Amino acid sequence: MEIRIGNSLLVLVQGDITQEDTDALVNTANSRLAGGGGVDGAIHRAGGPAIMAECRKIGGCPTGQAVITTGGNLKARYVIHTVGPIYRDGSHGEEELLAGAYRESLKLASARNLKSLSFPAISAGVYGYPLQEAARIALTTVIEYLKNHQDIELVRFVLFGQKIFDVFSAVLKDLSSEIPK
Ligand code: AR6
Repeated sequence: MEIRIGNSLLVLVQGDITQEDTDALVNTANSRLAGGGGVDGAIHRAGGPAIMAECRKIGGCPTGQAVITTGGNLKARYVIHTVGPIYRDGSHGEEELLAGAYRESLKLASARNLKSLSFPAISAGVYGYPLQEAARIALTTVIEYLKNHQDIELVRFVLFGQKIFDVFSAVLKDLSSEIPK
């Protein structure tokens, strides 16, 4: 599924983010940038040790913020590491922190003149964010950014498995009826 927002294309696909050939992949890191499971494990495995070497130099990243490293052996030139919130009960600033993770990743891409990037569903795995809510926050934040910034031409959400792809697709369908053509 895809929609156009001004000059930009927003695309949802089902797949493995490490195979993307956009300018940057977004990694669901932890605040120590220490590596882990899920997307984080897959990106470091596929990208090789150059990514972790840069993460060590950077040292860490607060929740809701983002940092950038090389893409190592990946097809993507860069990895943007962002830290989503660990979901507790929704009353600990989770929504704003999750929106921040998307927004700060996009800002970093703009600052580096990148034209395309690929996101996973941040916080929707190990960090336990309810899927429907995670999808709504992800999509509204990216749509809002693309409405106000012409520089990024392509944002791909690369969703792992049919269920999460279906949830994101349904949420995007609802939201896209509100986007002016
Ligand atoms: N490509 C695309 N999506 C994937 C892939 C993949 N290769 N692998 C998993 N997913 P998660 P989080 C999906 O757990 O919740 C790590 O240990 C997955 O099914 O990667 O933000 C870090 O070090 C889910 O829908 O990220 C942190 O400690 C989504 O990507 C912590 O996990 C996000 O799942 C971050 O947890």
